[in-house]
Amino acid sequence: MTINLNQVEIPEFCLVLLVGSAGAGKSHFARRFFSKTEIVSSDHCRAMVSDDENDQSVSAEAFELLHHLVQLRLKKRRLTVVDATNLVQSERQTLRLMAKQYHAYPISIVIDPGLDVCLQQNKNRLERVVDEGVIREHDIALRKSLKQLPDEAFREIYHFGSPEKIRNATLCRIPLRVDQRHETGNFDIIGDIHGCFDELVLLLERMGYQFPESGDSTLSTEEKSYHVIPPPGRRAIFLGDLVDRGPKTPEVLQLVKSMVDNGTALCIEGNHEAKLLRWMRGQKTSPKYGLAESIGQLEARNESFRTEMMGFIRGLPSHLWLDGGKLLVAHAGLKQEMHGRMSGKEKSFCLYGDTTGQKDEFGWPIRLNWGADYSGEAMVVYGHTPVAMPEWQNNTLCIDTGCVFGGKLTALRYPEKELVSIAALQTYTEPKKPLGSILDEGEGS
Ligand SMILES: [Mn+2]
Repeated sequence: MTINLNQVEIPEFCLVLLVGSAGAGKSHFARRFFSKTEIVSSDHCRAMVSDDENDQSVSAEAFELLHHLVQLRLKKRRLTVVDATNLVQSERQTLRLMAKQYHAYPISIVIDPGLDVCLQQNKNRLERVVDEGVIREHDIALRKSLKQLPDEAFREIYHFGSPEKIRNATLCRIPLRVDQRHETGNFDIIGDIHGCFDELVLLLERMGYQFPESGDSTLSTEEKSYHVIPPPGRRAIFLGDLVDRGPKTPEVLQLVKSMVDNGTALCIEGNHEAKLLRWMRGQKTSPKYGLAESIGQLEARNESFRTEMMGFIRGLPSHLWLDGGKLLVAHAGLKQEMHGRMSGKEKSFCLYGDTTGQKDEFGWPIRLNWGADYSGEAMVVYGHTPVAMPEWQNNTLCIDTGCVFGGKLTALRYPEKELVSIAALQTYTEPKKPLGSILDEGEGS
């Protein structure tokens, strides 16, 4: 999608490619909006290797250095701007693949004041004048690039197609929604609920959350939203898989949504929400693994209830990076290299974890134990794989204790690291393997 607004909105962490001819004013544009250290310039890299930024004979070395700098910066989660012509499709692709490797959004900003302006600005330059023929070639390559760019999987493409548009450009940086480092807690992090509403209410009450209006806290009507008062200075975090298998999926959705709406809880998406959303959108979905129960329960509610819950699920983030980077929550966990970043791979890891792509004798995906190699800065709290007892592994903890399978519903109090559990009132779904070795079949690899 090419956007023709003056206002550029970019994620706080991304890779920006400036695209344009020599003389277009890319470096000037970069300096208006980015710090010196954020800009990686091909001219500067030429100078670094040959003391002459005009020396075209060192282009290969200069780009080797440029690529190296880009990778080092992206690895460190630093916004990076590539100030080069970026008029060759394969060169743009190299940079885009680097963005993908480090889970950064690739953005391109085309600086296109027109051929005449480029020629004029080139003549006025003190430090470096390029041959007019080169600029004419660049202009042809730019027109071609403008046709190619929409098919190149950039997250966004901004095109400043006149000197006036370039002059009036503004730029703002938007934090990624998974970056909630300013949220410091304290938190009560709750594992996979799977429709076990009664146990959820008991768990919240055990931790001092109050349900003042209802008296009978299990009371639920179609329009009612729950009013929950948390203990002072505390909020709940739900790790996803609110739905499926259990008896009261609509009630769980309604309660969690109420708490999120009221600012008393945060919630992330689980693989069962992702699947339920596909069903709600009318996409082809197998009703296995407990989805059939959710469908039955939700069809007993009215259309507006379903629409509201669909909107809620659609808005759930894949993970949350919290408390100055000291805490990370994701449904199936997350490797350090994806913390606070967003990509297809990151989302898939959050929902399904690390799988080998192969299945075990029960036909379920074989999981890799990513926590065994974890050495990141954040404590990672997750669910997804039912365990008999949560066990710390390298500052990661799975707190899905299989309530719907007759286990427990467990919360981790943060930062206290205390566990609070409520035993399941009954076994709602027979586990096919003993807890601790059950692999939540989910959506697989
Ligand atoms: Mn799950």
